[in-house]
Amino acid sequence: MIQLSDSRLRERFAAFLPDAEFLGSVECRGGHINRTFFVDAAVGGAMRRFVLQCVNKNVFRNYKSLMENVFRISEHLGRKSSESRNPDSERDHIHFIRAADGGYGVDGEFGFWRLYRFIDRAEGRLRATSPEEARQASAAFGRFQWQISDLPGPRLAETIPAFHDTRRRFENLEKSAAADTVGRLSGVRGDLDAYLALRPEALKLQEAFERGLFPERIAHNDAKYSNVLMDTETGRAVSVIDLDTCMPGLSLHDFGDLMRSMTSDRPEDEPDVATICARRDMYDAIVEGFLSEAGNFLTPAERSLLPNAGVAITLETGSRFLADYLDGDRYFHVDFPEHNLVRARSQLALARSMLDKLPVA
Ligand code: GN1
Ligand code: MG
Repeated sequence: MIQLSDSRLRERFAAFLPDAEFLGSVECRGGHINRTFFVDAAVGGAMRRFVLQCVNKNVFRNYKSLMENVFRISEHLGRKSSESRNPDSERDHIHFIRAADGGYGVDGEFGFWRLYRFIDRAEGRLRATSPEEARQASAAFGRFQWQISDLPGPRLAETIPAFHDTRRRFENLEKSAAADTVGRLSGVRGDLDAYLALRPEALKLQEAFERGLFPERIAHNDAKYSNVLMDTETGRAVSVIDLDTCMPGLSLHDFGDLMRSMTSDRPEDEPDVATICARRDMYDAIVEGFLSEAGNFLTPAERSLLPNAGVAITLETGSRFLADYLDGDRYFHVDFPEHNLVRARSQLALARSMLDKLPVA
């Protein structure tokens, strides 16, 4: 990964707040796609923390539309927050800051730079440890969907076309295997066969949508647990973050990612697959939280497919990890050579456990 010096970050930051004094920065590791830095600065004498982020232009080729989407959503959430007089309006959504020239950010050689306010006294956690935490996080995503369901203006841009086109993801996996560009196929034939055998389970959600059983909505599309900030003192969900994949999609894709990230207590890259288990109490809490906020608009068909959504998204995500492994790790950041394979295997184990332990239709 390219080193980004403090002086470069200082320069980027100054493009947004030229009068603020840059005091220092620290990189936040965790995302698989973008680079993220916390920046401390003095603004008019007050200490403030910001998030300076470099959007990966290889992944988000359509980053201009992405920024348009993100600003529209953030401003809409801001209006909702003030209408409802939420006392926590400073923290209940991401406040983006325009560049000094009025634009959404700064186009740089490594990516597109943008800035938003750091949300205080809250943290993104990697794993949910109790049903109450799961219920909180799931309710936050249900509320988020409800709040953006009346976003005015044209349909949001599809910033990554066919992002949750599960059928296409499986076809891409087959293409990566057929091409075998880095010679890794022989080591993963068993994994590949296991994924392809589960394709019918993965496609059930998409097929129901294609039969017209429920409508397209605006979805977050990356609704994993770590993308909702939890209050460090009360443990309550504060704000949904990472709006980059917000675009037209299925409500259940978000529900599926909540299941993927919270039903097991093991990380996404757990190497010991025998420890991976979909917990029923966590699933029940995820359902309860989501329906407490989204229950008023979900159709009966969507409700009946809730558990299938977890299976679909877990297999879809796993198939992407496996395809990227076969492609030579060109998409997801990896920390070691087999990282994508480890992720693919853990997702497979999780999907199997969901099929075994949860009330999948
Ligand atoms: C990527 O970068 P991050 O962690 O927010 C990916 C998601 C995957 C996720 C798996 C744009 O998200 O689709 O579910 O990794 N985002 C993109 O952890 O591909
Ligand atoms: Mg993301």
